[in-house]
Amino acid sequence: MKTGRVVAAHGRRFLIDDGENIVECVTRGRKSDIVCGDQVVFSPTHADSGVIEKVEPRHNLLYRSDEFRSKLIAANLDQAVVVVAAVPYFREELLIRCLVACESADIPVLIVLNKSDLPETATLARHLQTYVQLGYAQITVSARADLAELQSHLSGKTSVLVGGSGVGKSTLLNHLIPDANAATGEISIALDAGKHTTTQARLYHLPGDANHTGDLIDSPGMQEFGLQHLTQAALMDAFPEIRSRAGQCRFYNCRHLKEPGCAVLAAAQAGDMLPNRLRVYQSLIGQLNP
Ligand SMILES: Nc1nc2c(ncn2[C@@H]2O[C@H](COP(=O)(O)OP(=O)(O)OP(=O)(O)O)[C@@H](O)[C@H]2O)c(=O)[nH]1
Ligand SMILES: [Mg+2]
Ligand SMILES: [Zn+2]
Repeated sequence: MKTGRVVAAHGRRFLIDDGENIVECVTRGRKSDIVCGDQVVFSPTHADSGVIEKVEPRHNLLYRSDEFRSKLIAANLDQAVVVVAAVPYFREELLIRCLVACESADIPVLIVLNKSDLPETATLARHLQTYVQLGYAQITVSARADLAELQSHLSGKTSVLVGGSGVGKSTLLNHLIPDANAATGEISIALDAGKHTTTQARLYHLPGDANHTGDLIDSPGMQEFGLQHLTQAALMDAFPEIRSRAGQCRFYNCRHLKEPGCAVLAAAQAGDMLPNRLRVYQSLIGQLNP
């Protein structure tokens, strides 16, 4: 038996890094809920193939869900790097939903505003200050410039790049890890291969000496971030500006929808909570099963 880490998952076939080689493994039976970042035990069948026997318990798991199923993104993360950009467009609801998923899975977040070389970015950079005030780490970068600051945030950690399609996740990854050769936007445009360039999550090792290394997972851009798996309590806890006002509403079971004496609605009225964040919170609460 050997142990290793899942670096890619294609249906029921998995690439495992055992520290020396990349081994292609399958699972026994129909089990397929294994994801990039998982630690596994496998029995080798040949030098470069094997069968996964066991998945070690996860420290955490980032995933989305709709009414029907969960969509696993990555496991055993030290950090989620949520990438946003003003071009092609900024989708605040997607950012908010990513943050909620990370909060509820106890995964620290770094918000990366990419494409600082474009003039459209300045307005968004100012808007994102609200998120800094909420306590999120945030940096502004360009994949076309020096990435030392981003590098320092990634050093020694396992991080996953998440966000909408076209924000530059794979471009950043290729600059950080020149050997990665991940497909980026230009390639798909050239091949006219549709909108999403990255179609599968993949884990890469960051270059550097033993003290400065780390792992970085690229993931496919998402259109939607379903959060069907979250309870009312988890949702309330995943918004820092709601969490910090717990117990301040007139009714102990206030859902912050339109109750009188609601401290959260009062904060929103006073400009202390972004209207978009209140709207996303309320729509998530509204979708919960009664
Ligand atoms: N101007 C500018 N363009 C960038 C920057 N970073 C990435 N791009 C461009 O943005 C486009 C999309 O980049 P990708 O890296 O493929 O985006 P992605 O987030 O990986 O997209 P998906 O794989 O579909 O999720 C490409 O044309 C990149 O060249 C940047 O810092 N500045
Ligand atoms: Mg990509
Ligand atoms: Zn309330």
